[in-house]
This record gives sequence, structure tokens and C-alpha cells, in this order.
Amino acid sequence: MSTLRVILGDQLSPKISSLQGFDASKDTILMCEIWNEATYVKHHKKKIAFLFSAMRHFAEELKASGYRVEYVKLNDRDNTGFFKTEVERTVKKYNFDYVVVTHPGEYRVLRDMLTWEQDLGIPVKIKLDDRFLCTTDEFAKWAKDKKQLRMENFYREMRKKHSILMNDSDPVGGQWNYDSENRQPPKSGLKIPKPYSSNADGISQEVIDMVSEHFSGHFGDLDPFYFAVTRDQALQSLQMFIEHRLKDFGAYQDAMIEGEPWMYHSHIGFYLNCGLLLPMECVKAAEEAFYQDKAPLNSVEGFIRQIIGWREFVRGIYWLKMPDYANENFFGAKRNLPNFYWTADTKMNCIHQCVLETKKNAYAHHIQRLMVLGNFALISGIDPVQVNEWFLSVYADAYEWVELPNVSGMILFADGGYLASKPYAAGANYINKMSNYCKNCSYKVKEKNGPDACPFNYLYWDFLVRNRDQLQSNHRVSMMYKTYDRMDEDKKNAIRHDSQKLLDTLSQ
Ligand code: FAD
Ligand code: DLZ
Ligand code: SF4
Repeated sequence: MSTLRVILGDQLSPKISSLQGFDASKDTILMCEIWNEATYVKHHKKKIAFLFSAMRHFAEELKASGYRVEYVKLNDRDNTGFFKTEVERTVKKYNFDYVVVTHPGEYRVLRDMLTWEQDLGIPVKIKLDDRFLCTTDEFAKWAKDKKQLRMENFYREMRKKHSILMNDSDPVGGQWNYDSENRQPPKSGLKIPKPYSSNADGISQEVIDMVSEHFSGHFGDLDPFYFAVTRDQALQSLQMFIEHRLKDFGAYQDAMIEGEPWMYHSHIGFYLNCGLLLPMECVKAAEEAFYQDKAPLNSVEGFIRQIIGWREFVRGIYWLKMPDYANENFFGAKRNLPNFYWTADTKMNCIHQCVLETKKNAYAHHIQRLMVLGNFALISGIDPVQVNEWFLSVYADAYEWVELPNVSGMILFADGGYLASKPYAAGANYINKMSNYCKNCSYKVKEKNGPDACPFNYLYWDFLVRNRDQLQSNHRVSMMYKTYDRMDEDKKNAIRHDSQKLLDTLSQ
């Protein structure tokens, strides 16, 4: 039986389940650059160039290993621009009997894929995506009958199941979580190691030129292009992280410094999410660094928790809750996304810096996404659909399965607390403590009201007041309502007045 094996742009692993059982005498791999995938949200130019270059490199490697590959480029004359019609075209061209594909990362694509068999009149096998450490069925079983899901409990199960940082049934060091030693403010004089950087080769350059020609209306800078685009390069970038940054990862995980977008983070999300790296090899590399005394436990445990904990947890929630999860809006937020999320044209220096870096790198680290860009969207009441679209398009590691739960669940609390126990809403104190942004800001971080006051300070209270009905009974927030209720009327009026004024300018 001749089989067409379809590999999507985020499945760039030779171990992908759709390749298992490949018969070199009869089978062919199909990979295609799909106009609809690049434009259903207007992805950052650098993200499109990265993925197309990684896809082309992967196809070349497959060919060199003896696989027959049908690779459709974006501007090939016959390219129809959709997955289904490209599969149909190839099946007809070579008369295949069977289609095999690995389960896609996004619900949108699965819905389409489930129509292939009937619409194309050919059997289609959708195989499990076994790159993840917890299957969607296992997650559903774990989540069953739990009213609220907590990442920390899930994470402990994953540590035990995969025997990571364990002494028999106990966690190494005696604790499951070392965050009390993490999250230090940035010290002056930190020597932050240079991140991984590759030079664009001929394949990347061809793709960059194509993206520049066809996607000029998309957000973001194409140059400089420095991403890893092969597995070997991605492994080098992982190795650089383990050698040079991991030891300080924990301590400075939340720190933000103007002009230092990469800090001590790993920058492997791009590669993990498209298949160039596999989660367990990253986890094992970090664990080994701990046993070889190259990195302390607080950093290693913190890093491993992000991968076997958060990453698997948000994926589990995505598949458990889709398709309804995409429309959750607990607070009924409906303000339009301010234009400065695209232009960086705002007096708020923290947002200005984070948007500029996002535009340049298709990357911002977790706390920039959470406490600056996300927090502002939350406390100013931006429509979750628009916030999700922004986060999905601007980051090179963004795919809906991981972006949506982080945005709707973690930052916007749009799911009413299914993923997080309380909204991450905050005034300016945390940004001021963890960054040097406030020093160069037109607003005064210590001022709570008035034209010079930092907008985060009054918007935080206004957010609580606007959403009192939904939040007052949350025991992790109720204390803040007591504080607000003790404020005098002048103070409350000032909060309302300053917030209204600022929110009016956002809508313009
Ligand atoms: P590091 O900080 O070095 O962490 C290591 C790895 O852990 C990451 O590469 C990632 O694979 C995993 N990880 C860490 N935190 C999370 C998390 N909360 N959820 C899932 N995995 C996590 N991550 C994405 O991969 N794609 C997204 O589209 C995405 N959107 C986000 C949107 C918001 C609003 C927030 C708050 C977080 C988002 N995250 C997303 C999670 C996290 O911010 C990124 O994974 C991280 O910044 C990627 O940079 P890094 O590779 O340097 O990660
Ligand atoms: C993100 C993306 C982009 C921009 N382009 C393509 C493409 O041309 N071809 C492809 O196979 N995949 C692409 N992807 C990744 C897909 O969007 C991803 O595979 C699905 O969203 C499922 O996760
Ligand atoms: Fe951001 Fe406020 Fe600090 Fe300015 S003062 S950088 S707006 S937190």
C-alpha cells in the first residue's frame, strides 16, 4: 500500500510518529508552505522566515537520509494555499492509497484534517503526537472530577512518572519547588552571555527574500536573522544555554533590563514547538548539569518545571477545553487592542521596550509577556480575542495550543480561574522592582494619581472595581477590596477619573 506521509511545519522531527513504518519503496513525505497557515493570523515576518527555512532544511535532511520528499514551496505555481487541497493534489498526482499524519497542534487544523478522509475519498490515519510527555487522554484522566486544576500538583505527578530530579519517591533536595530562591531583581553589572546566533545560509536567505516580498504588511523585522534552523543548530543553542545561562536562570527568571531581551532564558521555545528539539532531551541536559555541579538546584528545578510542568499542563488544558476555550471572556472585556501594541508608540517605557523587542526579535521573555504586555491588557480590559490574536502572531514560538491557555487562562483570567487561581493583575511595583524600565519613563512610578502617575497604579484599582462582582469572592483577591474600601472618597474619585481619562485615550 503506497502511503503519503504528511509533515506539518511544527513537526520537524525525524522521530515524528507519522514517519514510523515508512516504506522507502512506496511511501512519500509531503511538506508544504501554506499561504493560509502564514496568514490566518498575520504572523511576524521573522516567524514565517524561521519556519519556512527550518522546513526546507528539514526536507533536505530527510532527502539526504533516503526519504522521498514532495516539498511544495509557497510560490510554486500549482500551490493551492491550503493543507487539504495540497494533500488532495498530491494524492491524485501519485495515486496514493493511504494518508498518514501526526495529530496537529491546533484545533483549527484538526477540524480540517477530520474532513480529509471523506472529502478526498482516501483512508486517513491521524497518529498520536508522542513528542509530548503526557497524552491528552492521560491529562483528561488526571483532570477528571477536579474543580480547579493546579499546575503544581500536575508537575509533581510528572516528576514522579518520568523520574526527574527524584531520590526514589522523594524530590531531590527535599523540596518540589525552589522558587523562594528565585526571582531576584537585576543587579547592576550583570554580565549576560551572548545568545545563540547563526548566519543565514543560502536557504534562509532565499526564504527571507520571499517573506520580504510577500509579507511586507506583516508586523516585525526580518533582519537580522539569527535563529537556528536545523536540529544541529538547535542542539548547539540548547548546549549554550546549559553551559552559560542555566546557572543564573532561576535567580533572574523575572528580571528585565532595558536593551537585554534575552537575559538568562533558554530561547528554546522556538525549537521545541516546531520539533527541532524534544522536551525530554532538554530536561535531561539540565538534570545532568545539576548532577555535574554546573548549575544549582533552584535554577535546574525551575527550568525543568517550565517544560514538564507548565508546557504540558497548558497543552492538556487546551485539548480538554477546546473549542469553547477560545471564546472565554469572564470579565466581558471588549476594549480594542491599543495601536501601540504594534507601533510601540507609548509613553509607558515598559510597554515601549517590550513591543520594540518583540518587533525586532519575535521574542519577549515570560515576565515581559506576563507582567508588562499581558498585565496591561488585563487591567485595561482588552477583548481576549484581540489579545490572543496579537500574542499568536508576534512570537516565533506561538502556536494556539500553548499561546491560548497562557493568554486566556494565565493573564486574562478569561476562563474564570480554571488555569490560574487569581488574575496576575498588578500595579507598577513589580515592574519597578524587577526592571530598570521605570528609571527612563515619562511617568513617575511612585505617583499614584494625576497626569504624571504611572497608569498601572490607578488602572490596577480600577480593574478591581470594574470587576468586583466576578472577583470579590476570590479569597486570594478579597483582601484588596478591603484595602480599596478603606480609601477615602477623594482617592477613589481620582482612581476613577485618571483611569477613565487613560482608557478614553486607548480607544481613540
Ligand atoms: P524559558 O523561560 O527559558 O523556559 C523554558 C521553556 O519552558 C520554554 O521554552 C517553554 O517551552 C517552557 N515554558 C515556560 N513557561 C511556559 C508556559 N507558561 N507555558 C508553556 N511553556 C512554558 N510559550 C510558548 O511556547 N508559546 C507561546 O505562544 C507563548 N505565549 C505566551 C503568552 C503569554 C501571555 C505568557 C504569559 C506566556 C506565554 N508563553 C508562551 C510561555 C513563555 O512565556 C514562553 O514559553 C517563554 O517565554 C519562551 O521563552 P524561552 O524559550 O526563553 O523560555
Ligand atoms: C505556523 C505555520 C506557518 C506560518 N506556515 C506553515 C506552512 O506553510 N506549512 C505548514 O505545514 N505549517 C505551517 N505553520 C505551522 C502550522 O500552522 C501548524 O502545523 C498548525 O498550526 C498545527 O499546529
Ligand atoms: Fe511602566 Fe509605569 Fe514603570 Fe513607566 S513607570 S515603566 S509605565 S511601570
